[in-house]
Amino acid sequence: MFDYSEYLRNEKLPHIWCPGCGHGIVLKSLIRAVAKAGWNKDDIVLVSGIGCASRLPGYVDFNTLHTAHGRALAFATGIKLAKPEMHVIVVSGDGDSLAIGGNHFIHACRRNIDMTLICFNNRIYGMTGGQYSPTTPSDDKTATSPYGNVEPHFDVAELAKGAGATYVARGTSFHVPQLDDLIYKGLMHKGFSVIEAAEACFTTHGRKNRKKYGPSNLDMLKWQRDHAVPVAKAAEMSPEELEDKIVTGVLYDIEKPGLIEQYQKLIDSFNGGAK
Ligand SMILES: Cc1ncc(C[n+]2csc(CCOP(=O)(O)OP(=O)(O)O)c2C)c(N)n1
Ligand code: SF4
Repeated sequence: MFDYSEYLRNEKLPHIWCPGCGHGIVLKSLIRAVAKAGWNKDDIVLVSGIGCASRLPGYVDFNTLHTAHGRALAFATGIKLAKPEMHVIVVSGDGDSLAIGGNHFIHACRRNIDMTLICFNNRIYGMTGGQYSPTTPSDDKTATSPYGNVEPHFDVAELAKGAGATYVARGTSFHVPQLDDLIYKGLMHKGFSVIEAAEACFTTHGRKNRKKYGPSNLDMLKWQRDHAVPVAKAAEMSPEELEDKIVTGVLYDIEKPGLIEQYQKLIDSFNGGAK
């Protein structure tokens, strides 16, 4: 059996997450992916902003930083530029990475810096009581949309791809072996990788939308099971059929020089004498 204790700060447990929160499932996926990568814990930097998802680095025995809301990618960029030999991973909620941190998100994608972002997309601001986020589906009831959300939502993967990320994948907290694999591939990818982990917060989101997702957090997991569509199957479906579906798998994967390589080239040109 897999020994998680080697990767955890066991003295920090129990964690703060509600029973049934998807964040713990994704945490274990990340640990298994790191173990598969065979990386030394001291060579990993795990960075977060603020939110329930962002509490994660406190529990993991890597080099960890819990920064300001929305700013994890900015801190991570500085770390990677200063210490390119480190494996830099960012964990961030949908609110953290796409609302207050949206600007950092698109520029991290554009720069194609060699690091990995896992976006914990529970489609809500969990920590602050369930305000709608940029990924909350239209019509869902939230603390700030009691009659239903009238805003359209971001497609995290399309946004990442459009902004310049070179590996983009989406998994769910129901399809755990697939999520392990998607995170592992993201860690191995050279360039900026974005893995959207579709998951759920029953405490602030599900319980206001029982008609849609069912009466319990277990039903929210079953909702993911029933609405996930592998990318190959999605290619044969119409936009209408895909309306409320979660397309899963590796959605985009290309090679392109990133910011670290460009900087290195510039430094080398000076070291070589002529520019
Ligand atoms: C500058 C700043 N603005 C707002 C907040 C309040 N705040 C803390 S967590 C949070 C939302 C977190 O939502 P998300 O990132 O989706 O993570 P989750 O809690 O759902 O895991 C907000 C708005 C803050 N801490 N700092
Ligand atoms: S409030 Fe939601 S996101 Fe936060 S720990 Fe509870 S279930 Fe998870």
